[in-house]
This record gives sequence, structure tokens and C-alpha cells, in this order.
Amino acid sequence: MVTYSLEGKVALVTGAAYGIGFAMAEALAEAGAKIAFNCRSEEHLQRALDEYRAKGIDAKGYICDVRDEKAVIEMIRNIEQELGAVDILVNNAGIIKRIPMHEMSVEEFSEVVDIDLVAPFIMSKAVIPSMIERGGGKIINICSMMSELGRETVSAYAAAKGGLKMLTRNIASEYGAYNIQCNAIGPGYIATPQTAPLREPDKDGNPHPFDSFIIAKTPAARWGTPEDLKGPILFLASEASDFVNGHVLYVDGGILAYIGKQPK
Ligand code: NAP
Ligand code: GCO
Repeated sequence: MVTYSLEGKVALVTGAAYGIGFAMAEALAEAGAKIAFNCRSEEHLQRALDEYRAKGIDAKGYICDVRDEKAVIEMIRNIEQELGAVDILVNNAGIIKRIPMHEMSVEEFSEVVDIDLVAPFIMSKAVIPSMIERGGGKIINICSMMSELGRETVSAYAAAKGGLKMLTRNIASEYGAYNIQCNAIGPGYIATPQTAPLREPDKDGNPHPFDSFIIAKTPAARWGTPEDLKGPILFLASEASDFVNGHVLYVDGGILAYIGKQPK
């Protein structure tokens, strides 16, 4: 029988202090995994540890900027000492900057690419040797609809998430023979702090135009929630997906399948 149990596994979810990462870490913990997570802010870390504890999850949290390879290697070493070697890596930490490309500085573009694309390379490189030694592992990258589509003001983010889709496929190609499966989740529009500026009504309570736009573009006619990602991450982290490799699983309510509501 296919099992979704993660008993005895160690899962590291980057950027899981809140938002999508927190919900995915919760799902992995509910399946029995031991949870490690990281973020940059001590305040976010402490608040997250309290929230995990309130849910009965004994998560281990680390302050680590995923762009800093030395700090990443030290964090992985600490996780190995405290919990054991990483069996499941979820490259979730990410940022977005919404700036018209011709107004974006090189530094702003590079910051997004460093966190959203270079860091998943750094994180994956840090855990793959141990996964090879131990007979396999799971790497799940968190892509985006912007791995497939562009839109105004998100050039750096789309370039990074498009690259992350191909990094996913390349890790799958290079390490599949070691029983390492590398896949991705491509969330649609999810209600988290990252998308709050696109959803909040104006001071008179009128809906944000982008909110109305997304509702019309989504067959499910709603924003996703972090909880919508719990089943997909459990599938890709468990043995149920042992023959799935290099795949991007879009969890978008159908946006990518839909041309958009026809005019009345
Ligand atoms: P979020 O609410 O902004 O949370 C981002 C998390 O990443 C926070 O815990 C943040 O903590 C951490 N983080 C950011 N930069 C970091 C760094 N350099 N090092 C370590 N941690 C870092 O974002 P979200 O909406 O949950 O999104 C999570 C992932 O899903 C991102 O990769 C995002 O691109 C992707 N995604 C989101 C949506 C959506 O609609 N929300 C859709 C598709 C894909 P600190 O600030 O404390 O570091
Ligand atoms: C935006 C949004 C999107 C979502 C997500 C969609 O500004 O268009 O932030 O990029 O975050 O990535 O899949």
C-alpha cells in the first residue's frame, strides 16, 4: 500500500516562519517528519517557534540567510547534530519586488535572483552529497505561475522562478540515478503576506482591482490558501512520488488552464 508516512524523516523547509512554508512544514510534521526551518528575523523565528509549539510541533528554527553558503553549511551541520541528516529539502524561502523593469536597479534585480534562484542551488548543493551517501532524498522547489507567465513589474521574480523550474529539471536529471527526486510546486495566487499588497481593499473598503482580476482569472474563483498546499507537498515529500521526477505541480485553482472569463 502506498504510504504518505514521513516517520523517521528529517525535513528542512526554508523560510517557514509563516506563509506557505509554515503550512507545508505543518503538513510534513503531521505525517511524522521532524521539522527544521530557517528565516532571517529573530522576531519571526521566535513567533514561529511559539506557533509550531502551539500545534504540538517540536520544530527546530535557525537564523540563516539562504544566500550565505557558509551559514547554510553550518545550519545543515547543526540540523544533522540536532535532528539527523536532511531527507527532505523544501526550497521555499523567497521574495518578490514589484518594480517596472526599466526602473529596477541591478541590485534590486540581483537580490531577487539571489534569494529565489541562487539560494535553492546553494541549499540543494549542501544536502545532495549526504542524500547520495544515504541512498536518496527529496528536493522540492517552490516555483510559481511566473515560472510560466510574465506580468508587469515582476521581471526579476519571473526570471528567477523560470530558472528555478529548469534547476528543478536539472537536479532531477543529474541525481535521479541516486534515488533523489527533485520536483517543484507552482502555487497560484495564495493569500499570504507576500501577496497582501495585491489583495487589500482601499480605505473605503472597495476591493483591490488585482483581487477582482485574480478572482476572474481563476476557475476556482478564489485566492488559494497556504492550506491548499499541504496535500501537494506531502505527496512530493513521500514515497508516493518516488517515480515522479523533474515535475512542476501547479496548485493554482486552474489559472494556467483558463483563458479568462469571456465578456458578457
Ligand atoms: P512570504 O509570506 O513573504 O514568506 C517568505 C518567507 O521566506 C518568510 O519566512 C521569510 O522570513 C523567508 N525569507 C525571505 N528571504 C529569506 C532569506 N534570504 N533567507 C531566509 N529566509 C528568507 O512568502 P510566501 O507567500 O509564503 O511564499 C513562499 C514561497 O512561495 C516563495 O518562494 C514565493 O515566491 C512562493 N510563491 C508564493 C505565492 C503566493 O501567491 N504567495 C505564489 C507562488 C509562489 P524572513 O523575512 O524572516 O527571512
Ligand atoms: C504577483 C504575485 C505572484 C504570486 C505568485 C503567483 O505579484 O504577481 O506576487 O507572483 O506571488 O508567484 O504564482
